[in-house]
Order: sequence, then structure tokens, then C-alpha cells
Amino acid sequence: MHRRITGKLVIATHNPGKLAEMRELLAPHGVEAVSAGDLGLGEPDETGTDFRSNAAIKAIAAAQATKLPAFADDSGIVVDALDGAPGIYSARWAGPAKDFNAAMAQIERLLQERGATTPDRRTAHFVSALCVAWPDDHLEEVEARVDGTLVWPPRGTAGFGYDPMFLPDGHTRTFGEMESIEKHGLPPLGLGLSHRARAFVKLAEICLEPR
Ligand code: ITT
Repeated sequence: MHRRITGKLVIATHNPGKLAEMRELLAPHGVEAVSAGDLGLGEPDETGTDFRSNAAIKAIAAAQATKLPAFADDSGIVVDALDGAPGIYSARWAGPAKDFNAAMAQIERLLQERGATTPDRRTAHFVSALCVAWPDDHLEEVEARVDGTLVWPPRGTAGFGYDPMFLPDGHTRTFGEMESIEKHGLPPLGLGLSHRARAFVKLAEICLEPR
């Protein structure tokens, strides 16, 4: 049986870009959200082998530490010509300095090495696995993706991470060139375009009161 989110919810992320998006997605549902950073929670080791298990690790750690339901996202960019890299290691490719310009340049270097210069050789998708964990170990888990191609040089300064390099299918502007409402706004305001927005729609269906 699915479980509804009621009362206070911990957003178990230390990534400010994700936190802003997760707050915006939750806002219409009247959920009182506090962030892991506000509560001074540590970051668990992401030892899972896929997005889903890493999202669960983060949500469970925060739920156990706070005795509140906790909401986590594990996400990343999967590049076909790089055999799925960086995938679950997307954050790590930016290094301790969280330098995503360097991480995007690294992807581009590898694509060039493999002769991936035309759009059909530069396909990629973002994945978001969302998990809500309760202190009694109940879990709700969903996952979604958005497909696109990688452009070079990166375009736009909106969003975070790999957004400036990612051109979603059917669009002419990268995520880095889109307003937040366009990237992850839900109907009727947006299209529910991003991986995180799409996963959130699935989560809202099973865990949240209708807007
Ligand atoms: P938390 O674990 O604290 O949530 P994190 O940044 O370490 O933060 P992940 O392990 O899930 O999170 O790494 C995901 C990385 O993938 C993230 O750092 C971004 O660089 C990238 N990413 C995920 N969603 C993205 C998006 O919507 N736009 C651009 N890049 C994204």
C-alpha cells in the first residue's frame, strides 16, 4: 500500500540546485519542508550501484537521523557514446570543487576522442530516482528520465550541473537557457519536462494530496 506524506518532510539533499527544484515541486502541495542542510545532517556514502539504491540510502539516512519522513533524489546524466558514463558518478566527475565546467569539458573531450561529433552520436538522458523514506523503514520509490543531445560549447547560465550542455528532444534551447518553470514546472504552468519533474509527477500521484 502506498503511503501519503503528511506533516513535516526533510529534503535530504546538500545540492542547492536540487533543493530549489524540490522545494518548488513540493510548494503547491502544502508540505512543510526542511532541508538536510538546515538540520545539519551529514552526507551518507553513496555506495549503491544504481540511482534507485543511492536515493534510498540518502532518504533512509535522513529519516533515521531525524525520525521524520525524508525525501531524496539521486540523479545524473547518462551519455550513450560513453557507455552510460558519468551516470551515478555525475556529481563525482565535478570533483571536490564541484566544478561542472570541468566535468562538461571532460565529457566533451571523451566525445571528441570517440568521434562523436554529430547529434545522432551525442545522445544522452538525465535520470532522477526519487525516494521517500519513513522512520519505520517504509519506502516509496519512483524514477523517470528525459532524453536529449549534448551540445558544445555549453549554453545558458540557468539551472545547475550539466544543464548548459543538455538539449532536450523537441526543443531548441538547453536546460541552461530555460527558466526554471520551463525546465521543471508542472502543468498548467510548465510542461513537466525534466527528469525530476517527471519523477515527481509519479511520486505526487501516490504520496501527495492533489493540488
Ligand atoms: P545530494 O546527493 O546531496 O542530493 P549531489 O549533487 O551529490 O547532491 P547526486 O549524487 O544525485 O547529487 O548527483 C547528481 C549530479 O548529477 C548532480 O550533482 C548534477 O551535477 C547532475 N544533475 C542531476 N540533475 C541535474 C539537473 O537537473 N541538471 C543538471 N545536472 C543535474
